[in-house]
Amino acid sequence: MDKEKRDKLFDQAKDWVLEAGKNIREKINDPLQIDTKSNPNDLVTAMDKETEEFFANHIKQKYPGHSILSEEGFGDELDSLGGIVWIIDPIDGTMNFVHQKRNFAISVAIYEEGVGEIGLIYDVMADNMYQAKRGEGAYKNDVLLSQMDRNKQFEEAVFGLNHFWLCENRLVEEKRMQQFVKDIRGTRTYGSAALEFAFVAEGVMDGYLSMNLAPWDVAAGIVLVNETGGVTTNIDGTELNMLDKDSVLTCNPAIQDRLLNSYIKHGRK
Ligand code: 2AM
Ligand code: CA
Ligand code: CA
Ligand code: CA
Repeated sequence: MDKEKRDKLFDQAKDWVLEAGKNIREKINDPLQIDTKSNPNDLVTAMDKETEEFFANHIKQKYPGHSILSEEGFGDELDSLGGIVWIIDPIDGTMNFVHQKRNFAISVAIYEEGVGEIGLIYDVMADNMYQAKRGEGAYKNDVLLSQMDRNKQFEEAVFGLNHFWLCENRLVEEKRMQQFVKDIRGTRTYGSAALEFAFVAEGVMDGYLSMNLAPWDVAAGIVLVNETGGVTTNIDGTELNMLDKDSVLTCNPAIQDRLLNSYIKHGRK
């Protein structure tokens, strides 16, 4: 994608994200209409759907040739990332939206032929826009984010982890995760994969590890993390499947090898 096209798309996508965020803020104290999806803790609200529909309607009207990959059903059924694809999570961190009324984000990415060109992660209540264009660095609002420290010490790393690592899992049964959290400096759980990616890009965490994330959880975050020198793979250390759920490790490259080889892969059955 040439720069002029990317700049125009970025400006439009950002305007829509800001407008959608403002709408959510204005209605944050309205009564919630909550449904569940795959299990009683898998929540979706009318606001998730309203926000996704807002994006889908605008995109289909202004860019009829573009495709949409999104969580709540207003997008397209895609079997490839060919052409220009908007990858959208209207509210990432729905449980936070419901229980905390904060710590959730709108995540919008634009990919062309499978390459991430634009990433926007908007922390709606904090009014922080994490934004990146491929090749032009990542920003938090108007501040350019630093490149990751290539000499980061493993023992000083702070990692985003979630409840998966307290549940039945080979890496837990073999005490690998327990050893990992003892060997690093600390862990954090924010409950929004998109925000955790943004925090890795910002350098306030050195990595984030999760099972079972969908493309819309990670697409914008990958663009941001790429722009600050980070790396994103699945937990096998191979390329993420951007059309289906996958495990995800995004981190400072100084940390990646040791985490994959000493804790995750070693002894794999
Ligand atoms: P969501 O809020 O958009 O559903 C929480 O650890 C993170 O995992 C959030 O980014 C959340 O996205 C995502 N996630 C994906 N599938 C989930 C599920 N079935 N239940 C809870 N969180 C899920
Ligand atoms: Ca969800
Ligand atoms: Ca999500
Ligand atoms: Ca969501």
